Amino acid sequence: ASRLQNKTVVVTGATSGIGAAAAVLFAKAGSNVVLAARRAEILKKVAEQCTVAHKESGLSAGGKFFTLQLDVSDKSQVASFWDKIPHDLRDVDILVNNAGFVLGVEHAGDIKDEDIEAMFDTNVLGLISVSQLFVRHFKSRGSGHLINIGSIAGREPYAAGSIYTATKHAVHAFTASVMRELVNTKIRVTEIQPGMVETEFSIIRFRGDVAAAKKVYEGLEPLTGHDVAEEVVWAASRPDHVQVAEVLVMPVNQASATVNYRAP
Ligand code: NDP
Ligand code: 8X3
Repeated sequence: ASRLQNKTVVVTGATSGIGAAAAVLFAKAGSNVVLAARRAEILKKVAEQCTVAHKESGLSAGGKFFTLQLDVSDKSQVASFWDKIPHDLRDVDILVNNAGFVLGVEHAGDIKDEDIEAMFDTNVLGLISVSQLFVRHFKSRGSGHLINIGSIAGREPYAAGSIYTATKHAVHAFTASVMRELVNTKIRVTEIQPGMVETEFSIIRFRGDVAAAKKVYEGLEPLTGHDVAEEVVWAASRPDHVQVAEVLVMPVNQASATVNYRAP
């Protein structure tokens, strides 16, 4: 992890779950972090947690944390990204494209157009616009690391998730294509594919119904945001010549998107 000292990392979706945990772990490892998401007040709280984690680490490296209110699905906001980052944090080494969500469990035929558009706008178009910005930056400096949060749902479709799984399949295709395009460079590309992680993810899927969200993880111990963040930081802290292409990470009692064991 000493390889992460004085690196500058951008994390999208840093207000909750995997993104917030990743920001804190990078802080602990001596990196500087730009935390981006839509909820500005919560971003500040996570940035405070980063400051605490950095202090506790005792490291003198890193320790610069900057919050940036950003809706990745808003092209004009993405376009003005650089202008908003302080100059001393512009030489970004690592991008963690984590912002994303699922809405609903409706089957095809009954899915609202606005839900379809919202998922594609953030999970696919947003991730692609932010990637474009940073791939250009990484190419101009000759190195960098693009880490995209895909999903087990990007490998395996399932009923009641046609749109979400389609977005994550798109993330996989985009990420794997970019890796091929960058094969003659020192730029690394990684896709993290988590299984069941208990975050705000299912609360958003069930539109605020916390009891329905809880039920998703009943009888098994799901991953936490921290568990997945450890995989992100692990991939980012390999030696420069090592490209962790894909990491599929699940709870011990999950074997595929739809195969799991729940204690009776
Ligand atoms: P959370 O709901 O806890 O976190 C999602 C984060 O994304 C929030 O910080 C949210 O912040 C941010 N976000 C959502 N839309 C936007 C947007 N348009 N612009 C900027 N930020 C946005 O869920 P997770 O931590 O679980 O999810 C993180 C990623 O992991 C997602 O891509 C998800 O698809 C993926 N994933 C999750 C799994 C799970 O089981 N939980 C499994 C596999 C993958 P804000 O609302 O403040 O903008
Ligand atoms: C989330 C994974 O399969 O629980 O990306 O929807 S799943």
